[in-house]
Amino acid sequence: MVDKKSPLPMYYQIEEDLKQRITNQEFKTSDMIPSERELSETFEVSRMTVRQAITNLVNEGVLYRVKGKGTFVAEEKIEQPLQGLTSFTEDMKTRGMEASSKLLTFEKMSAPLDITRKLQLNEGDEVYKIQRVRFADQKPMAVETNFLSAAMFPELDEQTVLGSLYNYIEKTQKQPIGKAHQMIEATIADENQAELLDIPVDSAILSIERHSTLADGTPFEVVRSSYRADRYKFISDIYRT
Ligand code: 16G
Repeated sequence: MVDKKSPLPMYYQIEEDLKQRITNQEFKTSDMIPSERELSETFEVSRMTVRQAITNLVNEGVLYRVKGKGTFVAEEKIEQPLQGLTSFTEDMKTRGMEASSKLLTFEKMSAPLDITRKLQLNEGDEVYKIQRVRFADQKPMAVETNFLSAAMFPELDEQTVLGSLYNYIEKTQKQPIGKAHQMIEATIADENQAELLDIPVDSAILSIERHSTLADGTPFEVVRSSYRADRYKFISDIYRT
């Protein structure tokens, strides 16, 4: 219920109330929530206020709207720990989901300048540019663009990158994968990303750039990933030492 005397905005109180009911399993995944009219009657507020609360929850990925049908409870987001250096295939396996990919680009090209620098290559050296949509149980989760040093992986082919790249790398290199430096920032989906990820244009995206090296410090990939912010949250444990 909402407290009209509270300094907290009404729409915010409604958001909290609906979230609580989802947590309590009163509304479960894929359930339709009551209509704006019903909610405005229950909370004794205007429909505009209810709409504001629902829009905020849709933007947060808690609810989703289906035109002509209603508003439904979204699946819980995937919690991705930030600690381990894992692959998409491994991440999905851990959750009992099936990873698959759609290959959009597989080309060998002269490395762009920034990639040359990040992979510690010489000017004119070649890289593979590999663009894949990554799916979990057939649902699109991320679009990834990898740049890999071509000289390090002379036999890489399209078939291989439909499976796990990290698995291939660990099988073919003398060194295991060592560490990565990763940056995460918030962006919004452009038309192309929206279509590939099956989300509305301007939806929130978690953009990640990862620079990975083998155990001996040799850089082997620069990856730019766009993860659906309505399906993912990144989590980490932090210590006060
Ligand atoms: C993850 C990595 C990506 C890596 C890929 C390999 C993030 C943000 N990105 O998606 O850098 O190239 O896994 O996955 O986690 P694969 O072995 O399944 O091809």
